[in-house]
Formats: sequence, C-alpha cells, structure tokens
Amino acid sequence: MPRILMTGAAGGIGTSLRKLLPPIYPDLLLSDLKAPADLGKDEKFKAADLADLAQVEAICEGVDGILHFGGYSVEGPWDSILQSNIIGGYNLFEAARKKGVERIVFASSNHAVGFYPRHHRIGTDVTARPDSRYGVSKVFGEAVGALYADKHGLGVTCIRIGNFGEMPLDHRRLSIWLKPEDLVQLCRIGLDHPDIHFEIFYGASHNERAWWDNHRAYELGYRPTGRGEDFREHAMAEQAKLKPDPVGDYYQGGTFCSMEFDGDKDRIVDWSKR
Ligand code: 15L
Repeated sequence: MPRILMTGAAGGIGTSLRKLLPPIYPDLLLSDLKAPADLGKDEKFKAADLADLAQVEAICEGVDGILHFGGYSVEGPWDSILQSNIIGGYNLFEAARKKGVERIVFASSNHAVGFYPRHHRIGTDVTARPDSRYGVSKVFGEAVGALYADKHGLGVTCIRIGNFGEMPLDHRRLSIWLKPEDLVQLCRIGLDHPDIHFEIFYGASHNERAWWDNHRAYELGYRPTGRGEDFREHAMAEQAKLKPDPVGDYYQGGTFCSMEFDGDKDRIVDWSKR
C-alpha cells in the first residue's frame, strides 16, 4: 500500500481532497503549516514549513508519492511567493529526491499561461505566459519538476489547475472549471499510471468552452464527469453582477491579468493578429 503525502492539507483543495482520497489511498499523510481545525482521529498529520528543507525532508520520510498542493495559492507579495512557492517548491522536489519518493503531482495553475487570449486554444507545450508573480512561481515549479524527472528519474505530473470547486463561478470559469472528483482522477494518473515520466495536464473538467487541448490526459485514461455547461445559467447570472474588465475579460487569466496592469491596452487587439 503506497504512502501518499498531501501538502496544503488545510487549504481549499486539500480540505476537499482529504475527504475523497482515503478510500483510494488509505495510508495518507497530511501536511500544512498548521493542522486543519477539524482534523479527524483517523487522519495522520505532520506540520511543516515548506521554506525549511529539513522540515520538508522530515515529512517525505517513507513516502512513495506526493500530492503537492501546498504554498501560496493566489497572487501575493514577492516575498510570500518567494518563500512558499519558489523556495518551498524547490525544497519539495529536493527533499523527495533525497528520500527516494517515486512520484510527485505538482499543483501548477492556469496562471502559468494566463496571458494567452481566450480565443487562442493552447496545448500543454506552449511557451509560458504567466500573468502574475504567482504564475511565475508555477512556471518555476514545472521547470523544477522537469529537471527532477529528467535528471533524477522522479515521475512528475504538473496539473495546470483551472478553477476547482463544486461549480463554475462565472463566465470565465465555464471554460476552466474543475470538479473535485475529476482532480482526483488526474492525481491518480500522476501517482499510479506506469507511463509517467514528466507530464503536464490541464486541470479542467469536460467544459465545452475549454481553451485548452488536454489530449495527453485523455490518452492516459482521464474521463472527466463534470460538465461546465450544466451550470451555465448560474455562472452567467453571477457574471452579470461583475463589472466589465477589458484586460481580464480578454485574457485567459482574468483578474490576475488586469491586477497591477499598466501595460499597453492597444496590444489586446494587436496580439490576436500575430
Ligand atoms: C488559481 O490558480 C487559484 O489558486 C484560485 O484561487 C483561482 O483564482 C483560480 O486560479 C482561477 O483562475 O480561477
């Protein structure tokens, strides 16, 4: 029975996956800076600060596979991103290598490629176009993952998560929604599929308005059960409450693109003609 470590156990995704994973991976070790308030008596937890290599090595002891959801999950000040995602991300891969962990599933994000326009369908092999310091940290994590796969033989899967939750929250999220059970499927492929060396998937359910070519995930057995369009009315009603955002509405990354934006808005039109 493999021992699986899940970092970020107290975060949004971690909280949901704590309930879905135990039937599949009964030997599940949870980690975060602090224990979740509702930690059950059957759950195993070890605290660790990702920015401290010795603490990360301690949680990797005896582990076969890691689901890495820890770190800063939105745009933030550079120092927070640096400690949690850049140093923390490196520490995670390095500790895993030292402790002989075989598989890592890294929670990357759509914000690694958020500056692609919405009308542009992209695969997983496009040049990174991060939309934030957070997005840059996800590009960094994918790069470290590739290095540790190619140089050290770890099996690494990066999931560029769209928007995780019970339903799409607005117009943009109709294209990028990820149902919790579908994320579990992608994690299982990353942890268990025999052909994993280094893979990038988009973390999206079956969304008719998808901007992403996710064929590799399907080749490896992904069969999402969530359909964004089933929640169309709800998402559009929520969208109607939002103010227009010329930059965010044009690019895939939404508000991550428009926050702090002081670039040339005319490029929004020109970019698409290239
Ligand atoms: C993300 O990467 C964030 O973690 C999440 O909070 C959402 O902002 C999501 O992207 C999104 O793009 O909707």
